[in-house]
Formats: sequence, structure tokens, C-alpha cells
Amino acid sequence: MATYEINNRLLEFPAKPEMDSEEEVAEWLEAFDQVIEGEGTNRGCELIEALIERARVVGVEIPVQLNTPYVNTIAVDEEVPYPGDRKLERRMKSLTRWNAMAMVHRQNKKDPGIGGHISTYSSLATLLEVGFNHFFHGRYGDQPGDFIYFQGHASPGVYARAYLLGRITEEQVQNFRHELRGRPALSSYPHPWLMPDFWRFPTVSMGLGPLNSIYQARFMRYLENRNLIAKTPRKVWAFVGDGETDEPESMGSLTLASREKLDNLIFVVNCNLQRLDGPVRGNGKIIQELEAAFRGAGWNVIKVMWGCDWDRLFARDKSGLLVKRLSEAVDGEYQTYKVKGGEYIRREFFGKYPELLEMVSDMSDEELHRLTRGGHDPQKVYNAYKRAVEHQGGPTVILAHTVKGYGLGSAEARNATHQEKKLADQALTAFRSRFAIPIPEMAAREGRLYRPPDDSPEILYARKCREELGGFVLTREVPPPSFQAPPISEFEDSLAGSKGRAVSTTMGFVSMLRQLMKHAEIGKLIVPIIPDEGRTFGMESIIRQVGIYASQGQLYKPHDQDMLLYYREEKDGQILEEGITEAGSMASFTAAGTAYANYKVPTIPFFTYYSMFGFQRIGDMVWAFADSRGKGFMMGGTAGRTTLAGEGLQHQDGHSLVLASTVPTCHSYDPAFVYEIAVIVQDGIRRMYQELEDRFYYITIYNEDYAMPEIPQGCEEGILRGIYKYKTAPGGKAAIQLFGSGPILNEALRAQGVLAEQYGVQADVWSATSYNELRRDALSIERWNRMHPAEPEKIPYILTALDGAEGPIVAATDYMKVVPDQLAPWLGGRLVTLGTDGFGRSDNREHLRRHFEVNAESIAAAALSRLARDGKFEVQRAQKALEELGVDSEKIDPGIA
Ligand SMILES: Cc1ncc(C[n+]2csc(CCOP(=O)(O)OP(=O)(O)O)c2C)c(N)n1
Ligand SMILES: [Mg+2]
Repeated sequence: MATYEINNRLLEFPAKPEMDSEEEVAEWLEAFDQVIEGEGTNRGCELIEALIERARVVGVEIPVQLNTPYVNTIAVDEEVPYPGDRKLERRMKSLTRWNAMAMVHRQNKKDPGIGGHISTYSSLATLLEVGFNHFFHGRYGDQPGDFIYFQGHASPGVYARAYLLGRITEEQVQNFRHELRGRPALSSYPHPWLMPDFWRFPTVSMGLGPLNSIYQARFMRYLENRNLIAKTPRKVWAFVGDGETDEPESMGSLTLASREKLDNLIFVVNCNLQRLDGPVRGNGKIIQELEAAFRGAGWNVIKVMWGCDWDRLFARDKSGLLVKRLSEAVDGEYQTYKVKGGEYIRREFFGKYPELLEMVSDMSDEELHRLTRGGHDPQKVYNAYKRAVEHQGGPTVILAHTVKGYGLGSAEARNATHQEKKLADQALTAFRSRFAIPIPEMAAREGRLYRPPDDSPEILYARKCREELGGFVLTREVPPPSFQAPPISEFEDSLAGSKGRAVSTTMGFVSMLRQLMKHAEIGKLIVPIIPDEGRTFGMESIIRQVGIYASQGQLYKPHDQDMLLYYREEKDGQILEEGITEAGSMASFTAAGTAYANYKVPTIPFFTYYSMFGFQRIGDMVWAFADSRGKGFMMGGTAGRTTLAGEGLQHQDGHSLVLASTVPTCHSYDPAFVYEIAVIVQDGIRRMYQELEDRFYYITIYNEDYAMPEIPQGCEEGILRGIYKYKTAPGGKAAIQLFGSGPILNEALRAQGVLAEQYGVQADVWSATSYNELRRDALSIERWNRMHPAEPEKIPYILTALDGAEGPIVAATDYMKVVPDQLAPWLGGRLVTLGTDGFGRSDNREHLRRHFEVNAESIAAAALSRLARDGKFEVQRAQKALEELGVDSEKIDPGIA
């Protein structure tokens, strides 16, 4: 057997006796070397490829090799010299390091436990500085510049640099993590919601930055291919933690980037080999693992492993023993080397082989300890960035080897370094000396900030670098509105009703979308996003109308091309058909929903999806969308626990509206009729894009077919605010009020008839389009009343709307009971809620609604039962009514079934 290291694993293969001869191997190698020498590396590559091809043809199984040795990808002789002033850049970097550390240290001394991070930025400093000084563009002509997704918890470093350049003030820095003191402050992490003119991308929930950045780069191409923005060399840079790559979101969409040839995308993975608790891969090598994964996914991989001081050692390493030793040691050992220092490194690392010990015999322990990792060497980082920026045809990942807590003395590379918030006096003094910060020792111990005068050489230099690159990167601007929302009259098809034809709200929505996309001014701005559910929602006609975006166009003849509604892909297609990835679709929704600020193009996304796989699956991304001040419409299709028939427990959504209510900028609606959707969408476009309100919409759309009525007079305000009376009691003053939402409104209408005809009870029926909106209104009114005890009380909208309406209220919904229950505080005990708590079942609507007790019979029974308890209906008759209506009073509670 012969052992080979392949993809970071030792594999054994049967050795063929004739191939095991060292002589024969040497001959082959010599021949190969001659080819390289005589004809160059390209020729060498061709030869190997030909050899591999031949081997495959004759049946030799060749293991796939995705790893390269544990050294820099860019050879020394391929490097270009550093273009900047290394001395001034180092000075700026030292000052940034100091202020980043001091900001956290000082705040934690003043306010113990306020938190912040020191060690992440320490490992990232060079990677960011080289970018800021030489690569990150502030703008491209009249276009915005590069987009940078920062590691969220490295924000103190980003703030420190902005402070040194005068982009943010000393007062702000002094109020890091003190946002509620009535003074300008800095938020803990990148939050556009809290610092809207500074941060663009919220990244601190691990995994969302990498995922969103991939779809951002793709969306940039989409806008270019659709001629909505000019083509620029703009890049999307994503700085990612090595621990962060464990999140499925980080790695789950890598192949999209290579498939779409996104050479506008650069990942920089800060491989400090540690995460919060300890090593990322103590027993293995995270860099090798990531190299194989990214290369396997088709990315260009650049490893930045070792600094320039290693070059001399590699030059001496004729036998390859040093490279072998570097490949042998696991990450846990690399971490220990940093912690234990030079003498330990000599003994444990180099000492394994006498030849290596000899190789470093002229170096002191101190020099061995200081041997730099690639991510801390500007020369190596510059070359990697340059190559990444110049790379064409696909995305690049830079795997940068760094030290967590670099420069923090005793905290460097220790397992606990992530949680370090304060430095001991001695460590501060050492830090101050190491980075030559010109402040007195006592000031250093307090963590005082230090900013040299504006005309000092380092500040002038750093400012000049930024000016040459088009200005500050950390800016976010919102342009004035560029269009007026189409008036409601332009939605006339949707307002007119279906003339008796049975249609669903989903079908109604799709035709509304089709119309909107034909609109002369805003049609092109609509971005329909679907995760492989277009047919479920009947969107084939839209696919035919505007095409699916496909960066290469359509390279095949679709089998259905002779049909009217064929599968149409176009280079400038308008639909983003994402395939089965709600996370990816949400990332596209985020790119499109923030394009008004990021690209100054106010695209209006409609993300239409299977509602059950929305909020509960990708809720964290929705939260980040809100933080990003995202705008657009999330259309929750196949809505309702009993309206989506047949599909059962995992599919039937009865709680998205609960989850939607948790997001402050999300306005959620549960419409029954198409005209309601039209009113909500029209007003949504007006508020988001004309009035520039930072909000977005969640709207349920159902697949039950029924006749859509024409819009009744004067209901617009009620639709938007959450409730309006849809049908007054047919036979006089109502004794009870029935609220219905979505298709359950039809059950309420049927119950109205049953109550009147069979029991002589009059009921009004209301369409409750949004309990969430009604509750928010009531909460804000209540708060106002609380704050102004001397003023006359204001009345919440729900009570104004109900004015004069008497009796108990039965509210029925296809969602959980907690949705209507939100109004309980204002309805004084009048409310009886029927909803769909519990797991779904596979059955038809009739059975589902009976099971969940939201059918017309259950609504009527609940009304009578409640009237009986209130002494307004005879109790025995009410009990009998349950039986007559087929409501089994002893059946199991669906909430626990
Ligand atoms: C989804 C999520 N889970 C957990 C955390 C808490 N957290 C913040 S930083 C961190 C460790 C990050 O390690 P790594 O990505 O390697 O970054 P480093 O600080 O080492 O550069 C964790 C677990 C988070 N922010 N997001
Ligand atoms: Mg890490």
C-alpha cells in the first residue's frame, strides 16, 4: 500500500510494483521538469490534462484533488511590489487598532458588561486597511462604489478608521453601544436601521452576510443585463469569519456564484482558526477544508498563508520538508504555537525534523514567534486582492491566515480571546508601546482615544487614498422619489370583481402583477421572485410575458416552445426564478428591496412563495431585511391552515401572520377579496416609493376559488387600517358581530345566513384585513393616552369602526387564534376567537374547517353559545343548535390534536 495525502486526508492506495520504483518516478518527474523549463507552465498543464484524460479512458481511477499545499497560492516571483507607503499605512493601522481596542475597553470600564469585541478586528486589520487604501471604491463616476459586507463584530475597527478620517465624531465613538442617551452614538454592529447614513448591510447574524453578498452580486448583474444600471467594475466584497463558514447559509449558495460567473464577487475569509469557544477545526485544517469546498464549487481560490519573512525559509526548503511539516500540523497546534512562543515553536514545530531545526538555527526564538501569517502582511494581501480584482469569469475567495487577537499580548490566539472586553493595565501599556501610541501611560490605561491632527502625514495620506478611490465607502444615501404611485383607478380590473367567475386571490394577484409589469413608468421596476412555485400560483403567463432572467439567455430549445405559455428564459428576463431556495429568494428580495438606496434604482420586488416555508424558515433573514430598510411585498401563497387542502401538517400555514407581527416594519394583511389586495398594493407602493417610508408588506394569498365582488363604496380606509363592515345584518339591528379574514370571510357570511334563517339571530359581517395593523394602532393610541392623562382620550380605530355595533364578536380566521386575540384588551370581553391552532391534516377544506372549528356551522354555534352565556339566547336551544349544526361538542381540541 502507498499513502497519499489527498484533500487533507491520508488515503491508502494499492501500490503497483512497477510504479513504486523511485527511479521510475524520478524519470517521469525529470521529463516533466524539462517540459516546464522548455515550454512553460501552460504546456505542463496541458500535458497533465492529457495524461489524466488518458488515464480515465483506460480505466485508471484518479482521485479528485482539490487541495494545494499549505502555502501561498501566489508564488513570490509572481508578486508585484507594494504600491503604497508602507510606513504611513502601518501608522494608520496602529492608530486604528488602538482606537478600536480603546473604544471597547473604555466603554466596558465605564459600563461593565456593555460588551463589544476586540480580538476579531485585531485579526482583520491588515485585510481591511489594504482594502481601504487601495481597493474599495467609494464610487464609480455617478454610480455608487463597491459594496462591502464587514464581519459584524469587527465594527469597532471600522468605526475607529472612520473616526480617524473625520467621518464620525469623537462624541459618537464615546457613545459606542450607548445609543439611548440623547447623543450621537454608534450601534454595536452594522445596522442600517440605527445608522442609516453609514451602514448598508446588516451582517452580524452569522451566515447572512455571505449569502446576501452572493445574491447582491447576482442582482447587480441582473440590473446591468436589464439596462437598469450602467456596467461598472464594481465589486461586492464579503468579509467572513472562518467559524462563520459553519453556517449552512454561508456555504449553501456557492455554486450560484460560479454558475453565474460572478467575477464581481470576492469573499475574504478571515482564517484566524478560532471562533467563540475555541478552534474552528482543532483537529484539522479549516483553510484546507474551505479550499476544497470553494474550489469544488467552482471558485477561484487564493490562499494567503505566510508573510514575506517566510519566503527566505521556503527558498531554503529544497526537499519540500518545510511544506510537508506545515501540512502536517493541525490548527490546534498552530494556535498553541502562537500562545506558547518561539522556544516552543522551535522545539515542537521545527524540531520534528533535524533538517528544519538546522534551517532556522540562525533565527532567535523571538524571530520565530514573530514569523508572520499571510493575512497580516500587506504585501501578500495586496497581491491577493489585485489578483482577485483582475480575475475574470467567476468569483474569488481569499483564504487569509491570521491570528485572533493579534497584538493583544496575552490575549493573542487564546481560546478565551473572543470574549475579551477589557485589557489589564499591563497589556494596555504593552499595546501602547508596541503600536507607538503617543499618549501618556495613565491615559492609555483609561483607554483614551487618540487622533492625530488632520494635517499629520498619516491622516493626509489616508484621506488621499480615499479621495483617489472616490470618497468614503461607509455611506448610504437615499435619493428623492423618482415616481408617483399609479392611482387606484389604474387597478380597475382588480377592483371590478370577477363577474361571478370563481377565482382565487392568488389568481387575482397574478393578473394584477401582470398589469403592473405593463405599466409604462414602473413596469420595468417590478421584480417578481419565485422559488420554484410559479406554476403553483399560476404564473406561467408572467413567465411568457417578461421571461425568466438567465444570464446566458436560453441555450436550448424548450420542449414547449410551440405552446403559448412556454418556459421562456432571457438575458434580460424580469423574473428571478430561484429554484428551491427560500433563503436564496429572500436574499434576492433583500438585494431588490434595498436597491433604491444601494443602486438608486427603486425596484419593487414581489417575492411570492409557499407561505409555510417563509417566516418560520427564513425569519432571521426577514429581520435583517427590515434592519436594511428593505421595501417590497412578500406574498404568502397557499395560505391558511384549512384553505390549503390535502397537503397536511408540514404545508398548512396557520402562523405566518403571528411571525409577521414580530417585525416592526412589516405590515401584514389577510385579504379576502382581490379588490382588497389592489388597495393594499397601491397604497404600499405609494407609501414605500413615493413617500419613502421604510416599510414592507406581508400579504396572504389563497388558492380557494370563489366569485370576487366589486369593491364596495368607501371601504378603502378600513381595508388599509384593518377592518370594515362588509355586509350588514339582513333583517334589522345585529345582535352579534362576525369578523372573518381571507376565505374564512365566506364562512362568516354563510354563518350570517344560518343564524338569521335558522335561529332568528341577526349578525353583521366584517372583513378583518389586518389584526396586526389594528393592534398597532390601538397600542399607539393607548400609549398616547397614557402619556397625556390630562387630555381627552383618543379612541383606537377598532373602536371607532365598531361604533354602534352591538353584541359579542366572533372572529374567525384561518390563522392561529392569537391573531384576532391581539385586540382583546380593547374589546372588553366581547371577543370569541375561532382559529386554526394545532397541526394540520391531509383532507379537503370542508373536513379541515370542521376539524379546526372555523366553518360556518362552528361560527354560528359559537355565536349562539356566547349569546346563551350572556343570557341573550336560550341555553338549551344553544346546546341543541350545536348538534343541529353538526358541531361535536365532545370532540378532541384541534389545538392539541
Ligand atoms: C447566527 C449567529 N450565531 C451566533 C452568533 C454569536 N457569535 C458572534 S461572533 C461568533 C464567533 C465568530 O467566529 P468567526 O466567524 O470565526 O469570527 P472571528 O471572530 O473568529 O473572526 C459567534 C458565535 C452570531 N452572531 N450569529
Ligand atoms: Mg474565526
